[in-house]
Amino acid sequence: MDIKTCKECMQLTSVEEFEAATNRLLETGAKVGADSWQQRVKNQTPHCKFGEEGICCRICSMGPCRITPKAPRGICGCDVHGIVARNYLRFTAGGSATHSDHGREICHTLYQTREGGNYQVKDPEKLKRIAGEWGIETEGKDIYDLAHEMAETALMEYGKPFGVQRFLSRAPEHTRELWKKAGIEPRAIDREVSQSMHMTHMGCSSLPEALIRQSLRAGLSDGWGGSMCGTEFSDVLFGTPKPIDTTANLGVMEKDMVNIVVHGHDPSLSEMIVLYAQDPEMIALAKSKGAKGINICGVCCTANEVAMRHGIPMAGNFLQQENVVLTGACEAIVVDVQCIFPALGPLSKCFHTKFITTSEIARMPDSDFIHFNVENAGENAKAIVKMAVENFVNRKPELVYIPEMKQDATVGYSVEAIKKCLDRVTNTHVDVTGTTKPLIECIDSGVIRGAVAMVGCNNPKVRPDTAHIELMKKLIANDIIVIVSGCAAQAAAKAGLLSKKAKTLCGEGLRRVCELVDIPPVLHMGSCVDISRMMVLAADCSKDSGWNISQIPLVGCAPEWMSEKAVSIGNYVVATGIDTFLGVDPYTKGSEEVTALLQGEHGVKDWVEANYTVELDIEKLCDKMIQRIEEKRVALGI
Ligand code: MSK
Repeated sequence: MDIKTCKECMQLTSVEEFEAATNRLLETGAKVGADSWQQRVKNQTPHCKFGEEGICCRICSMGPCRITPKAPRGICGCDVHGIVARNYLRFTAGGSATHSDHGREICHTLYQTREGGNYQVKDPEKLKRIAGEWGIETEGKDIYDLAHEMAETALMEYGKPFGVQRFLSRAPEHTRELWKKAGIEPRAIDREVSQSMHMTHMGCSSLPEALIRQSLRAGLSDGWGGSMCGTEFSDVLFGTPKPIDTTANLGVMEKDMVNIVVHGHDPSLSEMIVLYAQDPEMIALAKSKGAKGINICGVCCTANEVAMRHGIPMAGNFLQQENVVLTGACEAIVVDVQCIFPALGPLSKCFHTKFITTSEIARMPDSDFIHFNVENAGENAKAIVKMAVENFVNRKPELVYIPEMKQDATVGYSVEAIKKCLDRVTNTHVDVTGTTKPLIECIDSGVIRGAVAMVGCNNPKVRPDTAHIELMKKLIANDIIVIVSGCAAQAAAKAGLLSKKAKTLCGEGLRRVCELVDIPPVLHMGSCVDISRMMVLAADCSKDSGWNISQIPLVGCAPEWMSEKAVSIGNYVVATGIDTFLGVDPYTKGSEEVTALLQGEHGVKDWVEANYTVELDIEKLCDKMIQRIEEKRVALGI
């Protein structure tokens, strides 16, 4: 196999340039006595070896118990394998609960929609389509009556006493049979989280196989349950994404404007902030304070949400959240839930920035709390925008430095949008529109070798963004199309890889496809809940090709992951039949048995036809992914 390296023909922004900008911002931070994650990493290193290996148990108060050669069992007698597997399941349950609760909030928002209200149905066709899938009558129904009925039905998915998740019907038959046979079909979403906590309570499961099976099931209840509800009903509420141009990196902040940064995950908040920032009354107020206008930009997954529906610029990803404050030009950072550094509180106090928390789920010291809910959404969004605008006069010009780094990006490739793009290139062999068949044709013929779904966060254990960017460059140079979401997507955007111009970095086959279909080689599919879109795409590719999901030359990758949600995601991606490659260890190396179950040939692979590879060397991680894709091609005889 001849693995190519990327020929740099377009001007990408390099990680070195990101770092130089960060260093300059940290100088400002030092002047005002600000703390930074870079410093806190130093304070926390080296990390606890027991924690890193997953061999510390503090599930009851007899311990904490730590496993060593001299003390091979905890006080209750649990061995290292049981302890590691229990910790792994608890990690998964945390992630599944978090994503799914986000989905639940979206369902509640859907329940509150009304004609002319704060929230309305923007994609009625999608709502009807899902209703059809769920066997709910749509004929002659008022769209808001249907929205309320669907919201209630979706909310029941969280706690229904019997049956499995409704969205499982989207999976190919073969996948569903595997889930059934393995005993991992997810039932009610809350039940899987709850059962995971029960199984890991003192005196319950210590059998690794049972704990890993439940990890897959809890993951599936997220990916094919809670996250899928979050994605699908966000589309119904705020519109299904379609390709839209935007810009990315810290240079999207504007020196002469009021900068409001939205950060977190739930579009119910950010959509309202975007709306009220366009209010002529607010713009006039900004001008009266000496600003040229109001500039909204995003961080983390909220950035993905507002970019793909409104073209709002993306200031940065997870490890850049402190940087937006360090520019000295951030009037307010407005957050909802997940991935928000508590550090933003004390940091904002070193500048004029208002740190505004809005959810009872994410309360933090040193913040202004404005409780945001569906009933008061408009009123409170206006209050938040006003607070930011009025804060413009408090800016200290001597502290303002906005790095001049900005790249063009095209974002918003939902499954629906991808199919629409593919319709443009339907050829004589493929005469059906609205399918993935043209993509399958390209893979089948070898014009594209395969696909990588790259997702996840940043993690200081990996030089930030390097793994994402280097992997993407090498993959596209080898004619492998990349689909991205979450903070991986923003790494791509910041570097310039979501620009259509990035086709010049591709191998010949992928470049031709990008030209024909008019797409970038790295396709933005949304935020971290939107990895459910990738599952739907994989399921559709399987149905359209006749290949099982595990046979498709497709792998998943999270090279810089850090959160519990990422572990839940990994479990549902693997359980869906997609081999998954991690660049950070999931605290399991303390148990050979658990490692073998997750990464070996006879654990999860026997149940769901896919497994994990953990490889901390990024070069090797890339080569292993390419090798796996090529092996799948050989197995298919293509
Ligand atoms: S925000 S979970 S750091 S992708 Fe979804 Fe980014 Fe990871 Fe949070």
